[in-house]
Amino acid sequence: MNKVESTQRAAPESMVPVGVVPTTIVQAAMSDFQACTTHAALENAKSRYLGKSGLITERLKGLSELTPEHKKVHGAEINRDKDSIEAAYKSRRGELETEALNAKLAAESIDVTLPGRGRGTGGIHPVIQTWQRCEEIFGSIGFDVADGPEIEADWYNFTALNNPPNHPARSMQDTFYVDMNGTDGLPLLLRTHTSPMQVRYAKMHADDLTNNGKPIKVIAPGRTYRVDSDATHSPMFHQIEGLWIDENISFADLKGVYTDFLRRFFETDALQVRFRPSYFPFTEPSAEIDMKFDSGPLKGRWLEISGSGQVHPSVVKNFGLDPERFIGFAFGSGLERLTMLKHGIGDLRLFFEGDLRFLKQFA
Ligand code: 2U9
Repeated sequence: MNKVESTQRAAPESMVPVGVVPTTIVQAAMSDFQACTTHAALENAKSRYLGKSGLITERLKGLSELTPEHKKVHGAEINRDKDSIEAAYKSRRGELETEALNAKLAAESIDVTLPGRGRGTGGIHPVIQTWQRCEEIFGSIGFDVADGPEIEADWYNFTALNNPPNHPARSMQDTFYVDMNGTDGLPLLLRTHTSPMQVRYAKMHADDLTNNGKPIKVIAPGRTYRVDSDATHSPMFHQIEGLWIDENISFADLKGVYTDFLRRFFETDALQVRFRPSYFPFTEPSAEIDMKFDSGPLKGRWLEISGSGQVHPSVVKNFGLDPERFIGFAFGSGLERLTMLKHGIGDLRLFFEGDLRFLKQFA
């Protein structure tokens, strides 16, 4: 027995799968490769046969000690074994690659029968739904809709509306001021109500009323701002205000319009409405408007819903109109309050938190 043959038979037992008796080095390598389940294990197994100190390499080195005739015979035999082992290695490597690919495909498989996620359709915020409904109702009673700046001049927000210079509403504690002056030299501010828009609208349409008798009938819905933040107040909130100026109108017209609006908004003709004396600088006389449901969770309780009044003669004068000839009625309400009472919402903050569980109920 020569050196090569002894090496050939010396395949370590650890390389041979249990129960397989290798008869040749090629069979040993094949079983060894077959037992490998990872690329790393296969590369290790390969190097045990074909690596620098592998069994085949050792056998090739041993050829140098043989006679030329033996060298020829055994050299050819070793090269055949080497080719077979390389082929077995490549075959197993291919198998492992296929297995890895199949496992990857299985892990990434897409269940095409699952329902699609679709695109979120979104929805109109409940307060904006109220805003839109108010525009519909007042529009049907002949009111125009006015929209304008949220950053206002002092005159439009306060002076024109009869707010005295020392009124607490003008203080920094109540109003957000902008770090910039208007053309009157006074700081601009975030409007505290939508009334300034009505002043703008009335000034713009005053001549049409005086000369052509076209009444001013307008609502101004929109965002308003006050330095206020707690469970029932938000620094930004929405208001809707209405203004109606004409000759020979009376408080009865205001009562009729507003009662009609409330009954249509709350979708019940059984709604009772009452006007309670109050005070606002821009109206005289002034009244709070209360309402009472005759069914539902709020049944039987008088609820304050809006403010109103006859526009103060000084304010009518500020529009450029003759207060002796024209009379005006105004009302104002919070859109959040209208929305809360309509849907039975108890906490104002829900409107501003962006919680989809809440908002989706109105989509
Ligand atoms: C002009 C003249 C008068 C609008 C009016 C109220 C009474 C009123 C509040 C209700 C709740 C505001 O959102 S709230 O805090 N509003 O009580 N608003 S009379 O009077 C006007 C408007 C414009 C030119």
